[in-house]
Amino acid sequence: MGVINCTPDSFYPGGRHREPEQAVRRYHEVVEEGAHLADVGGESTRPGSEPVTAEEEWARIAPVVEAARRAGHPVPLSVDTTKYDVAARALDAGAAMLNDVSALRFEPRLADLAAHHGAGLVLMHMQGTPATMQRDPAYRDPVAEIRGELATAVSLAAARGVAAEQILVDPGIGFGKTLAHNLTLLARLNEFALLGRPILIGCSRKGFLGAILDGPPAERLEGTLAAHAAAVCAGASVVRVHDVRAHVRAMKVLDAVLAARSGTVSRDA
Ligand code: HH2
Repeated sequence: MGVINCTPDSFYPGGRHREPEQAVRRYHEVVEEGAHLADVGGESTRPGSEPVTAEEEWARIAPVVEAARRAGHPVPLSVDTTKYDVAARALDAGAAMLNDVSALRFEPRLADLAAHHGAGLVLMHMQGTPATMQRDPAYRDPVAEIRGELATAVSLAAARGVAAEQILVDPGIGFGKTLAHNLTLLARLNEFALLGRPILIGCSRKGFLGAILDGPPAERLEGTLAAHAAAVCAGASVVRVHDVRAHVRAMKVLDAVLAARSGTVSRDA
C-alpha cells in the first residue's frame, strides 16, 4: 500500500505533498512503482498533530481522488480519514477502501458507509488521540489488549453491516505505543491471526526506527524494510509504505523465500 500524503506537516518531510500537482504526480508514481493499493490522506496523525476541518481535508485529497478516477483506478484507492464527510465524498468519487486510524472510535458511521458501498475497511488501533497518544502510553499486555479492542471494532463493523471479507486489522504501530510496545507487537504479530482478518502494518520511517537507528525519518528506509520483512514473516498481508519501489523489490525476494518454505516452489526451480 503506497502512501500519498497531501499534507504540509506529515512527520516524514520527504512524504509531504502539499501542492495538488505534487500529490497527483506522487499518485501516478506510486502506481507505476508497483503498489497494489494507494492510500491518500489529507490530515497528519503524527504525535501532537491537530485535526483539520473536513472541508480542508477534502480540498487536499480531492485532486488525487479525481486523478485516480480519470486513470480508471489502476489500483484500488484507499482513503486515510476518520471523517464521515470526507469518506462519503471519496467513496462517491470511486474510492474502494476506508483506512480508519481510530477503528470506528471517532466516527462509527464510517462502518455504515463501508457497508453501503461494499468498500474495504481498515480498522487500526490507537490509544487516545494523535494529540495525546504519546503521553505515557500504557498497557498490561499490549497484544491482548489491542487484539481485544480490534475484536470489538470488528464486531461493531459487522453489526453495522460490513461483511467480514471487507475488513482488515492493524495494531497501529506508533499510535499510543512506546518503543517496547511497538517491538512486542511486531514480535508477536502472529497472535493477531486469531482475529481471522488480514493484517495491515505500517512501520514506514516511524519514530521507533529512529530510536533504534538514531536517525531522522530520511535515514530510516533500511530499518523500515527490516521491520516490514519481519511483519510479513509473522503474517502481515499488507504493508503501508512511503517507498514503493524499494518495497516491491524487497517483498519479491521475501515472497520467493516464503514460497520455498511452504513448498510451493520445487527445490530445482
Ligand atoms: N500510519 C500513519 C497513517 N495512517 N494507517 C494505518 N492503517 N496504519 C498505519 O500505521 C498508519 C496509517 C502515519 O504515517 P504517515 O501517514 O506517513 O504520517 P502522518 O500521519 O504524519 O501524515
